[in-house]
Amino acid sequence: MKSFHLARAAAAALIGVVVTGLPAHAEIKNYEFQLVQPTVKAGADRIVTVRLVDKTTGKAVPDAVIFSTRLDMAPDGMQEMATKVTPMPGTEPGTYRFKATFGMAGRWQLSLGAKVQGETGSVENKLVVTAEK
Ligand SMILES: [Cu+2]
Repeated sequence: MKSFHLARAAAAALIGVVVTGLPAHAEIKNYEFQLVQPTVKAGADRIVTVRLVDKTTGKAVPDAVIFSTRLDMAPDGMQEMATKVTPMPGTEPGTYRFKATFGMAGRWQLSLGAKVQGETGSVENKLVVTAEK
């Protein structure tokens, strides 16, 4: 019955390969941008810092390529009130900074699209930043 046992072992090994062959890395939906600080002071040249987090590990994810940004007042019903967003160098790995002018106090929506190294698809998040007077 040795061959039977060998066959079973081979089958088990195959199943093992199939199971561990599933992507071990996080899926794109497990990544999320989070605001480091939810408020800014209304005015020119404010800095907004976000962190890209792998929700399965809680770790910050460096070297993402941010391909789209938009900042507008959609949360306060003014989606046509958009402001320019300028990417700035991050201060630590996994954080991403943007400079923008918040011309009015209220809620602003920061829409981000990004590619993560080694992952297919893209991270699309909308974050609400409150500009205070
Ligand atoms: Cu406005």
